[in-house]
Amino acid sequence: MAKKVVKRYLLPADYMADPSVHVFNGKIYIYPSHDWEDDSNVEDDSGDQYIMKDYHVLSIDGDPMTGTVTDHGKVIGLEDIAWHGRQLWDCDVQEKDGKYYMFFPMKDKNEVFRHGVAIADRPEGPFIPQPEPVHGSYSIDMAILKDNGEYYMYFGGLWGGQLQSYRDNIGIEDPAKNNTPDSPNLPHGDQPALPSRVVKLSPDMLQFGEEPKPVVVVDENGEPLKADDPHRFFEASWTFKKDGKYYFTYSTGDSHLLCYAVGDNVYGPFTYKGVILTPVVGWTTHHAIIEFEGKWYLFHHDSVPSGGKSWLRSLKVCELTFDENGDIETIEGIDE
Ligand code: FUB
Repeated sequence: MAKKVVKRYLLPADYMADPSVHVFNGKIYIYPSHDWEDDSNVEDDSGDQYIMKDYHVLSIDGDPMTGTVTDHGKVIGLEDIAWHGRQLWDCDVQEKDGKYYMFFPMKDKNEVFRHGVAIADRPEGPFIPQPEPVHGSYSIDMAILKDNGEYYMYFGGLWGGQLQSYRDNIGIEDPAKNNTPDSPNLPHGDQPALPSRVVKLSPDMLQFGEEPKPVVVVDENGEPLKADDPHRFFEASWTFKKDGKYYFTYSTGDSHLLCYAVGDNVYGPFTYKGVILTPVVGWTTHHAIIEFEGKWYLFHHDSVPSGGKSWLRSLKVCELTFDENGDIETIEGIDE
């Protein structure tokens, strides 16, 4: 049974989505993508409606439910990135040795998503991009977990996120093609669902430090979730640690849920546990989960303020609670 909780819209003045959130120097920083509306908004299965030309950084003074939210402004734009095509989708930032590394997906000039890295001296930027994309990078929606001094990137997204065009980290067709539910490269029925990926980053944070590995979500019998399971992975990976367990969380895309699975190490496998958030207004649902001053928070987005336009999303936050077994208490996505 999903429970209704108090939620707060964080930035009524602008449309932003896909929050990645971290606590740096005792303060909450949000790294969202930036929704746009103009004549080129075309809603389709490959995500052409998500235009996105730049990134802003937000921060919150103190309690996320009440603290003042600051928009630090534009910290990087398409025009700053030498290899740019279009669409700066969900990014994430991590700190190492006093530098802040932003990892972002962007389509190159051939319409293929690759990963860029940009570096700043402060969490609020500005971020200076590297001249080339990460070697061997593909697909979208990165989230970086720091664990025991190493940094791991979780990434991947189906359809417009192009994950179905890769097997064992090799492109099996032009990733710019077949970004729809009809793709011949998608599994069907009781075939295993396509997994997200995880990769350890190189010590200089600028490349993959190994071959990306599949993030397998299994059921209570240890069987991988099936392609037709409404709880299977689609996009929006986010992993956090609590009480020694690794919580791999994600969006199910076309079934519009945020779900989670729990494992014993960064690579999984992760055992499916349940729903974090039931469907919101808008097609996409995407989130980050952090602990701050002893409480846990879910940051996410919906399309209520734009009247349901799926490409104009607004950032929200609410408290997240766990039961005595460490299971997440499901939150209702619709507030009214
Ligand atoms: O914002 C563009 C895309 O929509 C993201 O990469 C997905 O996670 C979905 O929110």
